Amino acid sequence: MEKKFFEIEKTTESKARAGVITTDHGQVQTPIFMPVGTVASVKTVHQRELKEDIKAQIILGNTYHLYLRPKMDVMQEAGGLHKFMNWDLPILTDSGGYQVFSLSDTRKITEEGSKFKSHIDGSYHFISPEKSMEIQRQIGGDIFMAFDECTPYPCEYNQAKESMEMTHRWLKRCIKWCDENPEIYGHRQRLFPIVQGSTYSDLRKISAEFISEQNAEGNAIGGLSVGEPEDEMYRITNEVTDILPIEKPRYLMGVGTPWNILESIGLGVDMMDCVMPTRNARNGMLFTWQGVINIKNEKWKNDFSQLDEFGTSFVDREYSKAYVRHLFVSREYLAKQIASIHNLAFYLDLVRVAREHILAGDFYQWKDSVVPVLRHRL
Ligand code: PRF
Repeated sequence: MEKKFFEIEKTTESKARAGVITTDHGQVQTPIFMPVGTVASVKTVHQRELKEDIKAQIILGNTYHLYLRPKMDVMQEAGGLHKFMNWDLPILTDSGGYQVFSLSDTRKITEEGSKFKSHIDGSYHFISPEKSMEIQRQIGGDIFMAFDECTPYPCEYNQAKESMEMTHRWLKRCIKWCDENPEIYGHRQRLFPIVQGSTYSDLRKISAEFISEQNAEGNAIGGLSVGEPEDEMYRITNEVTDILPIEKPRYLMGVGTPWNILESIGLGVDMMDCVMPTRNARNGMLFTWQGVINIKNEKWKNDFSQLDEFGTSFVDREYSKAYVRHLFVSREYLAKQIASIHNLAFYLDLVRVAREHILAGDFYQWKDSVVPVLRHRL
């Protein structure tokens, strides 16, 4: 018998749960953090390191970026993103809606779709829900996202409502297009719809109910981590996970810090992604079990202790803080590479340990003891 897409192994006394997602490119143990590989590359990190040292189980690709470069003719000739970048584990692609919102120079969003100016060469493009689906078929991710509009924070109630309603209409168009246009590479692709509604509880409820009714194989929460206070993000996440079906995986988009990750898992989230571990690594910010380190700081100048004595990756044991600080001060490429490997390995360790505590039945106790330490600045 075919294995179910999502199998829950254990639920806690509250909302956190451990599960397994099964795709045609292998399994993902949830809760999981997904490194971001925007342009068919997780910045500064080899696929081999991602797999063997960081132990990434699934990575992200982006419609917006890959559509602009290398473009879909190359993607299709390569046989899809897995083959193009030589990554044979699961891939999830984002739909482009959020990237148009956050990256393009100018954009005009109408009922039909979104017209935008490329951040690469200034050329004009148009992505509709149907076009986003077509591009994501050509990329061939195991999971792909509905085309949505992410509202900014703060956002007026009426604007949030209209935007959410349009996202719902766009979702219907995405589903219709996918029903009429099957996969092209011989492996299954699962479409996840996205809940929107800004920070308004009544809108989030309407959206979560509408999204749940579509009976997709997994569901996502968008429109958060866009500048709202942390407690607002947790409040909305909690309200939405109360409504989204228990038996389907829940993906919280673009979150977050290590403590955001643990709190979200505590609210019933199964999947997360964020550029933070890689982007902040390139600026010298390291996340560890003992707190946050700015490795560029003068205080590490003569500290020859291991980069991270509790870290799981080879860079943590093989290099000292003083050495990595030196690389940053000297603006060496290797600095960014070491820091990125460290941070991603830490994020994957974080969710792995969280999973163990869910299975052991003491997740909330453990989370509450570790969150203050994770936030601490060393
Ligand atoms: N929508 C999509 N991608 C996203 C978001 C969203 O709302 C977010 C919100 N933080 C991150 N990535 N499609």
